[in-house]
Amino acid sequence: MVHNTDTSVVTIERFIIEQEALHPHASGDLSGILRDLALAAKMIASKVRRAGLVDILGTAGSENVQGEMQQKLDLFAHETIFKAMDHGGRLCAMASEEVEHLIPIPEQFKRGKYVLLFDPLDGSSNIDVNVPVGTIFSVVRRVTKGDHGTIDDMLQPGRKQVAAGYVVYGSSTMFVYTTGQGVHGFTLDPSIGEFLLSHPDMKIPAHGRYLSVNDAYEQHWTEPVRALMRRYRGLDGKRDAMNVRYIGSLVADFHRNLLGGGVFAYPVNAKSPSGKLRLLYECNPLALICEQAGGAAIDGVHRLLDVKPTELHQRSPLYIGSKADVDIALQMLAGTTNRHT
Ligand code: P6P
Repeated sequence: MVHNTDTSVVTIERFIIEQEALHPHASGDLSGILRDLALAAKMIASKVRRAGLVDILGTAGSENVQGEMQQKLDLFAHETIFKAMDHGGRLCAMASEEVEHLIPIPEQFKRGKYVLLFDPLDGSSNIDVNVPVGTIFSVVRRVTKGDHGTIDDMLQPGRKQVAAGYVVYGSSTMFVYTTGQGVHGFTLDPSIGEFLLSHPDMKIPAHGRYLSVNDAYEQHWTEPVRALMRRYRGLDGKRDAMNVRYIGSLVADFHRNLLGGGVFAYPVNAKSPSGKLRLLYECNPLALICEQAGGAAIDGVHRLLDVKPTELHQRSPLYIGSKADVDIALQMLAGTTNRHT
């Protein structure tokens, strides 16, 4: 019988501490942020996993359970992250997809040198049909002085991120993040409530197997985008055809492509003339992860991490995944009017 020779069990807490030790001058603040985010992820996972039980639990007549379980899950996820992060003294401000304006750190808590931007539960409309959903987060260092953080601390290009990651609530719950030293994936073992290192140093295959795009918008794409999709599908004979896989949940689509290779594309269209996905807390964190894993991410014209944001919730077109495939997009789209005319 062959015994598993690799018996090392590495929790995310231990991994974060070991990574911090690589930076002798580290204050430990970023480590603390990541640990608190992992805790929030476990709490959200616990609730998301039971989302389908609202009716059953509700018939128990328990107002609290029914009330609690019927609270919109994305608002629950937002509150969970806010309460996990507001008192650690490491942040000077937060921003959430669920809140229009910058979220200050409550007066009673110490402010810190980082800013957290997050999408608490992306794709939450998929929960009702039991499709994987995700949490996405981005951490930048403040650039302003003074007590509270400001919008200027948030409107930084994605290359300034000091950490970025996502949680995918799928067949298992995974926490995937980077601090600029590669991409590492942790799988939640619900029997012990620990995220365990399952995917060290993740790398995206150079050539993709999967194309993730919603071609219901094909009539609204520009001609160069349509030509690009024909290329990805092997219809112009210049590339082998990619398998189309589109879940309609960004984190799930991105995660599959990160592991199997592929490109996720959300071009501009009539409904979303600037693209649909949010630059600061959806596109940028995934772009940093993708580049750290050897992939690429563009908005159709520019490297995404170089785009200078102007608004907190601004949207962006997104082409992200295997570098060879994203490079094709850049060749075929750059110089074209990538904005919907
Ligand atoms: P469409 C989910 O609503 C979401 O924000 C992303 O998770 C997903 O990739 C995208 O929208 C799907 O958009 O227009 O294809 O339904």
